[in-house]
Amino acid sequence: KLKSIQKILEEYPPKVKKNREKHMVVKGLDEKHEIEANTRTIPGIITNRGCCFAGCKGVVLGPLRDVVHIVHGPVGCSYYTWGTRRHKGRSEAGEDNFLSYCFTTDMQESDIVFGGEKKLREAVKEAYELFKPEAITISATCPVGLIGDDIHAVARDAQNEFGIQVLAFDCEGYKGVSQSAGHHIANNVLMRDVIGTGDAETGKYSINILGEYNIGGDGWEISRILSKIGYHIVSIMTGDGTYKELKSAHKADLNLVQCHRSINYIAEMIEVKYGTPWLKVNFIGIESTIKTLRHMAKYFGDQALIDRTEVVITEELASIEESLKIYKRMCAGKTALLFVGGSRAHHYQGLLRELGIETVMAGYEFGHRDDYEGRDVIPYIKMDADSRNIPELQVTKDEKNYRLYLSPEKIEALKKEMPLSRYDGMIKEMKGGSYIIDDLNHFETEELLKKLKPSLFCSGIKDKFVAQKMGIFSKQLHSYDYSGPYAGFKGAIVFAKDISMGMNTPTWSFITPPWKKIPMLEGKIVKEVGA
Ligand code: CFM
Ligand code: HCA
Repeated sequence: KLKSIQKILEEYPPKVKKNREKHMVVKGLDEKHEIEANTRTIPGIITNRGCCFAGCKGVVLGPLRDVVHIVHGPVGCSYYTWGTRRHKGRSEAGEDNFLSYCFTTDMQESDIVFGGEKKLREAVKEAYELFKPEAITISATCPVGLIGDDIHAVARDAQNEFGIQVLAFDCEGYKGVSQSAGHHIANNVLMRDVIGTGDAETGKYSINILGEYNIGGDGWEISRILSKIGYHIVSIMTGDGTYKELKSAHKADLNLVQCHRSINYIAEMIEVKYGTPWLKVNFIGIESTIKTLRHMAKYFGDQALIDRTEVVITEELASIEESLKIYKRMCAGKTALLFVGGSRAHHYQGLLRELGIETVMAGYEFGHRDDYEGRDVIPYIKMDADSRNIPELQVTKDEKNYRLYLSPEKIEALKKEMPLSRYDGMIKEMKGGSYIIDDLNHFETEELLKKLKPSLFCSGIKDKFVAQKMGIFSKQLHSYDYSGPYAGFKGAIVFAKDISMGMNTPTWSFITPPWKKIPMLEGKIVKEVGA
């Protein structure tokens, strides 16, 4: 391993060193780039990871806006997932949008001692009577599993009583090792109980957008471009998405997968059950967006669509050309460290490269080996007790609704030209010598910032200010620091502007870190040695 990593590892006790070493890779040092991922964080280490409940309710379910999402648990769990992720949603007059509400059973000590089912039943009833939503979800938090409240019985009874779907999710925070377990649990239930139950009409060039959560309005920018070209978006999973549309997702002719980590389960299951292939896309970055649009047009293979795609690309590029030049000048030659959840540390590298910024280290909080090394490694991933804990949903071909838009021969031919039902992961696209570190912790973050001295640190709220107090500009790639959209053509400019200002502001020259002003230890020599 290169020197910087070795130095960091030396600080650890031997057992910790042995563990953390496996989560670190230097690109180009060997051919395999095998990395350990999706395993437990060592207790005591300050990780950036979240919990299973956050991945299920906060990430996958939360953005569905016509659903009342009830959190069965202490109020903090609900509060934490109430809009902080910035998955925006808007609705036409008369349509439901419950995103601004925070629904919880507000479990108290007495509920934990005597059981909380009664309170949950009342909460579901009250939510139904007040809001008459399309559907209700119930998400379990840690205490629910510990005391054994039967959320499924409550959901079943409520479903019979009110005549709407009430879906229960066993996403207790402690299940699995991170948010990732929660994605899987949410995917399973949506696939089993929702997708396939609708029968909406679909138009020409019909698609679903999977793994796009409309953070800071990204999904709106993507939808704008796709609609301008002429695509019919059947459903979006799940940013500004609806339960109503999700029911007919099986009717689209192609699934786009933006965030592979959080939604690959649904993408795979739809392909097995309904025959729809998925295309790995990336709408972050100008070149990636263009590549994605060309792949999509080629999949449908219609000359009119291919031509229209080129017209839109030309128009969009012309609208950003001038601004792009300015920001490229401000970003040229800088370096970045990226540490985000499970896909953005990969997706942003292209955009940064286009602006002239090199990514010298990247890592995921909870990505799996396939997100790093590509899906080819899936058969070789060791199953451990934690992964075995998360149920796998087995789906089979739906004889009635199974449909092939393209012949198997055509699909095979296209697979050579585009990532159809394939994801090659982050490492392949990184430059030799760069670091890839999984589940980066606060100690390692500080050490790497000191050693690599990047101009830009892209991460989340937990470590943003660690970097900024060291005089390094930090951009949150989760919440976008209340800015956005960053996707597509126009989004690339918003991002370029935000980071150009952040890196080049004279503010940094006024900052003297506290440890440079105040001595960390104070004392006096009272007696000279040998005197
Ligand atoms: Fe996918 Fe996401 Fe991400 Fe993710 Fe997340 Fe997120 Fe993220 Mo925060 S679904 S893996 S669980 S792209 S909430 S919108 S920003 S960690 S990199
Ligand atoms: C989550 C949500 C989060 C947290 C962001 C952060 C998000 O994992 O529960 O730590 O800054 O994007 O809001 O990833």
